Amino acid sequence: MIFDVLTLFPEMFECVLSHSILKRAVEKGKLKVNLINIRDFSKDKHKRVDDYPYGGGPGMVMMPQPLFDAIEFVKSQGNIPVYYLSPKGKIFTQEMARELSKMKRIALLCGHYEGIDERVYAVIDGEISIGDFILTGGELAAMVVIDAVTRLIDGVLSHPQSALEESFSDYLLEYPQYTRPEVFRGMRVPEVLLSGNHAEIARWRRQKSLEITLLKRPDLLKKANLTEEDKKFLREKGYEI
Ligand code: 4G0
Repeated sequence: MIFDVLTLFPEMFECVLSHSILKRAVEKGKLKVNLINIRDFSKDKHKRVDDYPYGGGPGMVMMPQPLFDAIEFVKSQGNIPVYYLSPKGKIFTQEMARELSKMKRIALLCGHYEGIDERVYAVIDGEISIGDFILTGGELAAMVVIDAVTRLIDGVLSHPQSALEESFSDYLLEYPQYTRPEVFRGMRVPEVLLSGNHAEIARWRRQKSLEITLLKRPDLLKKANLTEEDKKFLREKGYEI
């Protein structure tokens, strides 16, 4: 997967790409991130990329010329969709991450200041928001997208969840996990996890997932893949189906 990132701050990406799983994905050739500095496309004698908003008001707006030229530079390399990271975008979900992970190459446009000149939307293919909050720039949002998408690319994770397991656990929160020691500060690991009874462990985990989702995110249960046994369990916990 290739990401072309259009940004005023390419150095911000270095740390994220040089650690842990993203670092390995780059080394394995599963991930390539082309960092494109929007300022390099400025034709202004002072290399300016922002200007005052027509009509007045606070803040600055990113000028259309450097953005058009940077986007045209990316698009000259192929039929590459450009997604703009913005609070106005469609909320990014695991489902979107899965769709994007099937694509060969996409470009991410990171905005700053009070956003971009409206006319740049003419060359943008989609708008993504990572949630209902404002960041100082789109870079952190772009990194979130790159991270979530990259871990879904074949061969990136050393212990991937199977597609079947994934669909089964979709829209359910994770069950609790434990590692050594068996007793830590007087707190024991649940006995069932030490039993070696795999069917019993699977059932306990499923019920914990259901219980935690019901408690913390009951809205998710509407979309979850529930068996009759799951529904029975949830009804006993007071959930109306
Ligand atoms: C566009 C994305 C981009 C407009 C980017 C700010 C949050 C997200 C930016 C603005 C971002 C998100 C109008 C302040 C850059 N903040 N939720 N900041 N305005 O995905």
